[in-house]
Amino acid sequence: MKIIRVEAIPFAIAYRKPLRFASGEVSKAEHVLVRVHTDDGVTGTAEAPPRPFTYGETQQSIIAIIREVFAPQIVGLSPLMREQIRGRLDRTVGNPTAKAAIDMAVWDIIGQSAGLPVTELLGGHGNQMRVCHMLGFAEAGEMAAEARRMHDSYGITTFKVKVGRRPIGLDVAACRGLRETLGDGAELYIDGNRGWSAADSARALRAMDDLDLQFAEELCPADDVLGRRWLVAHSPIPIFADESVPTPGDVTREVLGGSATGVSIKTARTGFTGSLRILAQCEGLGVEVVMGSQIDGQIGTLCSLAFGAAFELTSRRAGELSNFLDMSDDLLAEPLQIRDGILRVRETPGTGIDIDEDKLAHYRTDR
Ligand code: MUC
Ligand code: MG
Repeated sequence: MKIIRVEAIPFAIAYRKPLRFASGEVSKAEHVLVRVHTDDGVTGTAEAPPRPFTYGETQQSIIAIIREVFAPQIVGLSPLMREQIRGRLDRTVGNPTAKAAIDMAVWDIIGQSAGLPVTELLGGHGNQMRVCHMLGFAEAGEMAAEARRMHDSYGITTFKVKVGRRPIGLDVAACRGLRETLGDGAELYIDGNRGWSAADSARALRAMDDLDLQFAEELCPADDVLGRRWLVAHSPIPIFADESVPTPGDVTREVLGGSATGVSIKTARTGFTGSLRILAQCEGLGVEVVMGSQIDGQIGTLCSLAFGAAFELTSRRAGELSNFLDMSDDLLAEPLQIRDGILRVRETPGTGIDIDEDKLAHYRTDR
């Protein structure tokens, strides 16, 4: 079996309400659907979510790099040659979500050809994950109301709270309001998207000391090298790295340099092949992980779930698997359902992505 063609299709689906955070805002899912076709007639599918303020990728840059650089290098290879494919894509620095989408579409082909869910091929630990919901910037009462709605409608009990780049008092009030509304049983953590200095971070963590936060993610920029080390040394809770660890080399630098004590694994940026490496690295270093979200739609969420459910370490914590709830629609023929705070892996071969072609025709923006 050989790869014969790679398609990169732009589509746009509005969010019901924008998600705001320290490094930006998302009001429309302007993603790229990636389809890898083989001469056997099997097609693998994944999506790339451009995050210009995180990685510098745009919808147009993802399409261009796939069509002009990546596709010509992998056409003719067997989808089983994952290491060759990875090596050829990694000649180019950056472009993480474009590379990851190709990698995950290739794994989808392998799963479909083998007649097995990708979760089983990857690790087979389990078939479900607890779901964490991400709360964007809003006034404290609004954030608490959204969390309560997510709890009552979907049984979600874990929340990631966006903080940073706004007066610290607003973030402290939001977290306090969430703890009061949700009670002691809820799991809360914060994500600063590089919006604070190390000193701001320490001050905020002190002000939230009684809120039983599980950990704090990417509070200050990776270039604040010594500031981040100081923060890790002074923080009462683990400090997770997110956008500072897009590659295994970055994980080594952040963790061994003492700038982080946990790692967010995002299949949207490291695919399955790269995420396997990062997971093994974290296990070897004794570092905790969380399955993060690149503000994924349902396609990306299925991929993240397939990986997260496959291993004990990745399914220990709730995964960020609910951003799609904020979208007005999506491309899957059978929409994802979160029940009792849990998302289950599909038992179908591959990653279980079944595209509704009518919806794709409606939302694609290249025709
Ligand atoms: C997150 O965890 O930070 C927001 C920006 C980004 O790169 O990812 C999202 C969520
Ligand atoms: Mg983050």
